[in-house]
Amino acid sequence: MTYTTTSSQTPLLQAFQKLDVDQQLALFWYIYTEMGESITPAAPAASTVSEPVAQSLFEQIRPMSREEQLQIQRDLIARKNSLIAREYGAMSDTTKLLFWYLLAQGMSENTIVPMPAGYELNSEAQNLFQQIKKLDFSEQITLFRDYVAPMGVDPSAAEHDSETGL
Ligand code: 45D
Repeated sequence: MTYTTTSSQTPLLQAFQKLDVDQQLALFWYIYTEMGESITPAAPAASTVSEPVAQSLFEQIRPMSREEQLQIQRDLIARKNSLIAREYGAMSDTTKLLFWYLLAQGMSENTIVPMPAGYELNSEAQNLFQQIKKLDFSEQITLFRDYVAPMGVDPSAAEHDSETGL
């Protein structure tokens, strides 16, 4: 899988990925609430985004219990092997971003497990949030694409996993 990161954002990306998984989810949620309105689901013509592909993975997660919905999101970030993780890993990077966007919308609509009331970012995550807010929109998109790209499991690179049999 190839994706480009501009050097100015690499430290930010790495700091994001080093937060514990729940803090990553919480930070990503706050980012969504901050930028939600500026995201236009209309895809640029040259984009590799596939709405039906993102939608189809989302539709597998929507009917699950709240615990399962949360676990899947945690496992994607932790790159744990599963069928969902492999389907995720087979999507284009922009489709992955759209998939997360659908999850966040689902949280707003209460079809996906919402953030617990009063859940707080730790100081490191707060600090990253402030830095991310200062980036311009296109830098943010690049950062988030690079953030969601390596999640899940790339099915074309994964070796047989004796733990899961996948
Ligand atoms: O109980 O080119 C915690 C497209 C604590 C179009 C929790 C685009 C414990 C094409 C873990 C916190 C639109 C795709 C619970 C471009 C606890 C195109 C739960 C742009 C319940 C560029 C936390 C797309 C949870 C963009 C569940 C910019 C947190 C998309 C979940 C941006 C957080 C998408 C989620 C963003 C965050 C999505 C789902 C920023 C999603 C963020």
